[in-house]
Amino acid sequence: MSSNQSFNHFLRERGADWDVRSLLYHIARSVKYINFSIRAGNTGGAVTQNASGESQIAMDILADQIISKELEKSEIAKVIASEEQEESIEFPSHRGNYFVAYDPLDGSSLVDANLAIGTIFGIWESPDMIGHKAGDGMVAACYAVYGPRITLTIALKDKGCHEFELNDVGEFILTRADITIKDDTTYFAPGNLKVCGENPKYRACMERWLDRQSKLRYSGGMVPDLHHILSKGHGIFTYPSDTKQPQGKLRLLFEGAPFAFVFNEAKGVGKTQEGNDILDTIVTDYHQNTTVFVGSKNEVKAVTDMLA
Ligand code: P6P
Repeated sequence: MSSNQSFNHFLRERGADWDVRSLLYHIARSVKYINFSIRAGNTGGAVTQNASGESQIAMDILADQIISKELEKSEIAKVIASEEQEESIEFPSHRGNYFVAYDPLDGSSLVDANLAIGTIFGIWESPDMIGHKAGDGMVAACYAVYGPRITLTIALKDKGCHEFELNDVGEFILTRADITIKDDTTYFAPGNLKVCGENPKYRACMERWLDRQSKLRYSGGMVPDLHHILSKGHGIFTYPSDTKQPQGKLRLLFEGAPFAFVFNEAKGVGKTQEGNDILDTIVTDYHQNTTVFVGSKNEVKAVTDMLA
């Protein structure tokens, strides 16, 4: 359902808290600027390494700077943490008590292949995350997809999951309200396929999907791969652990928790390989990893049961 409603008007109508709306306004602005930089910017190779030792390209750094500047301008975010930075940044003078974690440009290595990539945000109303569950105090999560369309999908606590699209005059307009996920699916997005060579249970999951003639939808970019599930209304995305990454590859605060929050609001699920809610994971380190099994609840349950 599209009503051409503006981003701010929709959030106000849904009763989103003023401070959260303001943070989301600055997040939307940063997405616009990142989009411009992708289309105009340097898609060159590795420049440096990030906190997780992964190679960074110029756009990762630029996207990170754009977001941190916008969050500073909000004067609401008390603490921000970026996947691209080892340390979090504190703004003691800011009036809000919010913590914002973000992955500035997830899958940026796909840009030179001209594949879609994205930006992921989580918003918590508690600046101190360490020792708490990843879902404690979480009030919103959102992600942008930079593809043929520039979309910003937002989930608000107990207020649903909604997609907005950047129009040609630079406004985010509502394209889909109250997105929901069906309990079963015929799509699968299997990450970390090499695990089939070391874990016969994961290979059995592939055979399950092949025997059921499910459709493979996997690009290597978590954001578009998960947006495919929300857009089609069903699917499963899996990223299990392996011997080198016993906790999984994806980050809890920058990727797993925001998407678990989004999918929970869309009546889907976000689980760890053990079948626990990702949002119940205790945060011990801003950069800790998690396994990720997200999407249609019956399929996620069936697959995590097979891996148990
Ligand atoms: P693999 C991109 O680097 C990323 O962090 C996610 O966006 C994506 O789901 C995953 O890694 C892909 O990992 O092992 O398939 O390259």
